Order: sequence, then structure tokens, then C-alpha cells
Amino acid sequence: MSLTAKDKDTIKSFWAKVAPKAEDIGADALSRMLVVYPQTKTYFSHWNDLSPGSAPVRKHGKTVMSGVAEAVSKIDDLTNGLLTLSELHAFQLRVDPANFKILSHNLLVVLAIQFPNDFIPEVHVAMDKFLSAVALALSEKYR
Ligand code: HNI
Repeated sequence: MSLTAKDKDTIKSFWAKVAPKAEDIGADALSRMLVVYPQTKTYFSHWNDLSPGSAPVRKHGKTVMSGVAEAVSKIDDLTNGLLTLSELHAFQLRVDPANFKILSHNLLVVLAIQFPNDFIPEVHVAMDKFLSAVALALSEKYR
């Protein structure tokens, strides 16, 4: 399941293409996650508005995407690169790691919708592997 050199190239060039739209991608992915998997709302009950496209949803979508961008930049060593984020999600936020898979799924759906021409099967499989590797790295501190 580890990322090949070819996967990494595919991920980096696809990311370069989508990065300018990161805010919209993050907002849509988070909006969709909260609607389709309402159990994820429990982590954000301190926000004043959890509806799709609301200000806190957009703001957090941007934050999450900055985390994904960091992961792309640390693609050769995700475990160390994402250690601080893993500690935060494990010890402070106490996010059940099952939710990382749920967010990854929503990100893939939104990428496919927003970039239908670029999201060919080769990109799909590379991004799926990458987001699984990110989820695994984020789960590291739960052990
Ligand atoms: Ni997550 C905060 C990145 C998945 C719930 N999250 C952050 C921050 C980043 C981040 C970056 C801000 C850190 C800081 O303040 O220093 N989160 C990521 C990434 C993923 C992810 C890269 C997966 C790809 N987070 C999730 C999931 C959930 C989640 C799946 C729950 C469903 N994250 C949170 C919560 C916060 C958070 C809750 C604090 C937000 C707030 O406003 O209090």
C-alpha cells in the first residue's frame, strides 16, 4: 500500500493543479461530510453554524486543506511530518480515527466533481493511497 515514486509524482502534479482552489475544495468536502455523515458533527458542536458553506465550515475547510498541503510537502515521511497534528487529534481533540477515512472519502468525491477532466483513474488511485497514508500517519499517536 506504500506510495510508489510514480504515485508521488502523480499526487504532486495533481496537487499543484488543485491547490489554487483549496479553499473551495475544503469547504465543499467539510460541508458534504457534515451532511452525509452527521455523526461527524459532534466534534464541531462549539461552532455557531454547521450548515453547508457557513463561515466556520469554510474557515475550517481551509485549515484542513493547509494540513493536506503540509502532508504533500512531507510525502516522503508522513509519520514524522504529521506527528504534531496526530498528537493534537489524538490527545486534545480525541477524534475517532474512523473519521479520517470519512473525510478522505468526501475529499475524493469533491475532487472528482471539481476536476472531472483531471481526476482520471490513475489520479484517483494515487490520491486514495495518499489520503489513506495521511490517515494512518494521523492515527500514529493513538497507539
Ligand atoms: Ni482536523 C483541527 C487537519 C481530519 C476534527 N485539523 C485541525 C487543524 C488542522 C487539521 C491543520 C488545526 C490545527 C491547529 O489548530 O493547530 N484534520 C486535519 C487533516 C485531516 C483532519 C489534515 C485529515 C485529512 N479533523 C479531521 C477529522 C475530524 C477533525 C476527520 C473530525 C471529524 N480538526 C478537527 C477539530 C479541530 C481540528 C474538531 C479543531 C477545530 C476547532 O475549530 O476547534
